[in-house]
Amino acid sequence: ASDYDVAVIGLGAMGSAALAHLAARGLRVVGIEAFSPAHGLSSSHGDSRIIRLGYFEDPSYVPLLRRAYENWRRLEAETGADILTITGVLQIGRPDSPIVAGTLASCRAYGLDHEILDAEAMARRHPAFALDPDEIAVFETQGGFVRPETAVTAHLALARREGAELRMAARVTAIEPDDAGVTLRLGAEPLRARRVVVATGPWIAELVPALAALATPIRQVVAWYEPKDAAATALGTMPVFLRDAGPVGSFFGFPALDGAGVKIGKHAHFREPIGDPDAPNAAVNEADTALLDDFISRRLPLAAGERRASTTCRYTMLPGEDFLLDRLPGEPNVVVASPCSGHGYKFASVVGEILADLAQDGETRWPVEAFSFRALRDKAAAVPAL
Ligand code: PYC
Repeated sequence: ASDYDVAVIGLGAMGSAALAHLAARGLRVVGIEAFSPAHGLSSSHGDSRIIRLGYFEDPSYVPLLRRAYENWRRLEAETGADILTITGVLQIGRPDSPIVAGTLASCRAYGLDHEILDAEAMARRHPAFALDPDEIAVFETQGGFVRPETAVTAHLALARREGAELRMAARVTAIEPDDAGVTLRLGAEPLRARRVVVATGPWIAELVPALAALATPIRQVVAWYEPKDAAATALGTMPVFLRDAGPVGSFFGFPALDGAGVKIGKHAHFREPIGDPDAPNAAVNEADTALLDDFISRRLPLAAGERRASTTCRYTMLPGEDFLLDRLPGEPNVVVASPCSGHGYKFASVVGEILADLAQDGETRWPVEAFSFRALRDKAAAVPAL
C-alpha cells in the first residue's frame, strides 16, 4: 500500500502550487523540500516576477496565462495574501524586434487591450524611459507583477490547510518507479506514493537523469537602484517593462517596490552554466554590475541613482526555451515539471493545476503538447541546450 496518493518533490514556484491543487482535490499528499520555502539558491526569490498576457514568445501561451491570472486571484481570495499587482507592461524595442512584433501578434490574435506608443508619447506618458527615435513601446494594460515568496508561502499554507504534509530540509536521493507507484529514498525511511511530481528546478537532472543533457541551470543577476525621480518610478506610475536590446538580448524591470528601489535584470544574463547546483552561485561581480549600471543609466536615467543591492538566482534552461510538463516516458507514475527557461514564474498558478491533473488523471485539458518530452527532443535536435 502507498503512504500517499502523490508526493511532490521541490516546493518552489511549481511544486508548492502543485501541492496546493492536489491537496484541495482531497488527495493524500506530501511535499518534500531539500532546503526551505523560496530559499535563495533557486528561482523563487527576489521580490517580484513579471506577468503579462500578450506573450511575445508565442500566442499559444495566452490561454494558459488567462488561467494563471484567474488562479492567482483565487489564491489571493483563499489565503488573503497580496500576490498579483497590475501595473501595465511596456514592451519596448524597434517595431520589428521579437518583443514588439511578438507582443503585437499575441495582442491582435486574442483581442487584448493594448496601445502603441512612439518615443514622443513615451516621453510624455512614461518619462522614466529613454527611447531611441526609431523605438516604440506596446503598452499592455493587463501586465504587472507577482510576488514570488508570498505566492510560495500562500500555496504552502493552502496545501497545509487542505491536509498536505510538508517535509522541509528533507532530500530525496532517488526515485524508484514500479507498476504500482514509486519508492522515494530519503533518509532512513523510504516513502511510497502512487505518483510523484518532480519540480526541483536546477536539481532536476539529479532525480531525472534523462534531463542531464537537456536541462541547464544558469546564473542570473538582478540589482535594485535608488530612483533619482521618485514620482516617475513609483508603483502606480511606472509600469513593469521588457526592453529588446538587439543581438545582446533583452532587459526587464519593475517600478520601485516596498522601499527597495527599481529592480532590473538582463534576461538570462551572461548565460553562465552552473556545474554543481549544490554550490552557491558565484557572488555578483564587477562585470555583472557594469552591465546593469550601463543599462539603467542609458535607458532608465530617472531610476539610475545609487545601486543599493544585487543578488543572484537561477534559470533552468531547455532547448527551445519553453517548459517541460509531462509524464516521464515509460514511467507514467512520474510527472516531471519545472525547468521553465527563465520565464515560468508567472505561470506557476496554472502549472500547479496542470501538474495536479497529470498526477491525478494522467492527462490535462490544458494545451501542453508543446511542453512534452517528445516536443523537447524535437527542439533538442534542432537547437543546442542553451
Ligand atoms: O517573462 O517577463 C518575463 C521575464 C522577465 C524576466 C525574466 N522573464
